[in-house]
Amino acid sequence: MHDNNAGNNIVNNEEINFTENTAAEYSADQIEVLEGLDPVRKRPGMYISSTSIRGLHQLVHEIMDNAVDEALAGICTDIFITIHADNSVTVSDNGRGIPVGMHKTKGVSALQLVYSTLHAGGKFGGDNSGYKVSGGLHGVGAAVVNALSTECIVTVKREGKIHQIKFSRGDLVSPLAIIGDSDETGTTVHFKPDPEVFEDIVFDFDTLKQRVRETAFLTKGLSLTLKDERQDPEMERTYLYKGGISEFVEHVNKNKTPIFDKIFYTEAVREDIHVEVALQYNENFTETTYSFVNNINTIDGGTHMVGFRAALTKTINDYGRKFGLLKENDKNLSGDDVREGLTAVISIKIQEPQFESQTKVKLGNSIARTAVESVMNEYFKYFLEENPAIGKSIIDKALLASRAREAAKKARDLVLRKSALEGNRLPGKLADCTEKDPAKCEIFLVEGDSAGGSAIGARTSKTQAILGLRGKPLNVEKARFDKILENEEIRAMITAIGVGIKDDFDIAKLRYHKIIIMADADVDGEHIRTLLLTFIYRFMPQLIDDGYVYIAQPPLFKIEHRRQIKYAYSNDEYQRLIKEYPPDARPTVSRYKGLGEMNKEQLWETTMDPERRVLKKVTIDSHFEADDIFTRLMGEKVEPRREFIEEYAATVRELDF
Ligand code: 0RA
Repeated sequence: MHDNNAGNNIVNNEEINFTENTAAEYSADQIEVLEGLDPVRKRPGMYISSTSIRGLHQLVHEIMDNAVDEALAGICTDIFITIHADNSVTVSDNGRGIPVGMHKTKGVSALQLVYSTLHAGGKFGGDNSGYKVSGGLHGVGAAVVNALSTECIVTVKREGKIHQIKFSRGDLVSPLAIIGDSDETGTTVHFKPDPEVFEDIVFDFDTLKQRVRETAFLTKGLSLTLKDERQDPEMERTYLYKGGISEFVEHVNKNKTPIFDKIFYTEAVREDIHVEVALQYNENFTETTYSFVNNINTIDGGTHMVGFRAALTKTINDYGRKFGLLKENDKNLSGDDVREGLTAVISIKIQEPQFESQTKVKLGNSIARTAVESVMNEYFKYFLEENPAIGKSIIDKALLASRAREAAKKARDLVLRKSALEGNRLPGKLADCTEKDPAKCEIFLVEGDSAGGSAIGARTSKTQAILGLRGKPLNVEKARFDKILENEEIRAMITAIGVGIKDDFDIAKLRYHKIIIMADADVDGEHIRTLLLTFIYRFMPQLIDDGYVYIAQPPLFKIEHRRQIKYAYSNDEYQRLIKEYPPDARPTVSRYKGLGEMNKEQLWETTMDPERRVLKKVTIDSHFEADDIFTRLMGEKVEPRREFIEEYAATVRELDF
């Protein structure tokens, strides 16, 4: 496919000394003690994202990230992660081993300090003496994991010996001791999440797998193996990408059609920031750019993205002018023009990342903008000049995008003028609610006019709005922007939801804090849900990130016995409920094929009543996985869709995007 390692390749040979080991003088004394672990157990939510399954997985990430930091220091080459049958986890690396020496004044080992205090030491301190790079919980990850585990055993091979220490819920149960000899080095951490803390203690292999693979892409040459001993036969996957983020781009474009084979890749250090960029264009219209800071996915971008975008636009325009591909009376290509069909990965490593908010990740350091911009300006220019055919194909694509954008703008102006003329900006088929506070309002996007009608009859009109949608919604994955805007149902959704789309998106204008997709519980309904989710994901992804999008769950069965009605929302629930009746009972069972089969009372009590309904919240664990799923499932190519369906045929009803 691409050859980013041969001949006139694009990798510059600037010396990379960022990850050089500066921990040589590291000693146990450089770790400062701040406080014990009680606060973590009292308020786990302050230290991990949540105590749900997301927080559970974060424990693995924290321990894994520590081992990856050791790899970034240039020492560790292999990391093994094992999920055991009892849902405990072992993470082991072949790095130098966590220091076991005694701290001069505290009288305990560095290892014990790292695991039992919310310290500000070593790599976490600002004195540059330990690691240069760390993301996550500013280095307190190990202690947090320890505090939230019923059992935590750390084994270190170092200085010819095997050392081991054991904790339970953060308390020392077995002090650091030498348990054997070894001429190897490395750290092994075994922990079992505390069921008193976590709502769910069963790890999901696929979720962990995604993160492990992402980490492998971001750390070229590091081998990460994930093993699941709960499965039979044992499941094991090893991820090792010599090409790093180039292979990441290749992977993202795997089910798209690249417009040229080569992948641009550059790696350089500027302002003490390690910058890596890889990119390639494909025939689609959407942009897929992932940015990372110290291996953390900055889903809201930030300064590094700003620098990247500025340089991309400038370099392409300069190139187009210099080689006459943009004519004198052509306007400059806009940022949107040059990003259509772009797949890019930007990964930087910076000493003290500043994030703008706690929950969402957006980089704030302004120096990162300068660093990425300067690296891109220099090396992407070389790339275009050395590959004129590629340069021309990029300019041609951007020119097409520019023309389509002009056409779309005209179409949109027309739409706006039309709705201005109509006086009422809200679509006619929206049965709006009367409440004005968006936080109290919800909108149901309902499949089919007749179901829309029942929903209008069933709703609480103060807080619940209904938008009935006619026919199958448009597949935005396969349509051009101007065509999408011409679609009446799409326009109705845009105006009703209120936030605008893409660049005009403004979350402050959101009119409902719950956007609920309500479709039949059958395959057709599944298709409609997917089409609507594709639209929301591509045009208003922040609605999903911020947790405003839900899926209504109509029941599959009604079970009636002596005027007592029960509803079952899945086949399993049906089996369970039916067994609860005495053997001689003969309950009447009806299977609902669609929303239309319920009368308005039934629709209300099973699916719409906030007190009784069960909504599924739509969440995205990994944008990179979500993009892949939408591309495969909804995109132009047939083969990836077939593979997807085969892969998920058994589980597709359980899919969470
Ligand atoms: C600080 C200093 C040194 C190693 C480590 C931390 C270290 C931490 C972790 C966490 C997981 N695996 C790890 N491996 C190593 C090196 C001290 C020295 O030998 O000079």
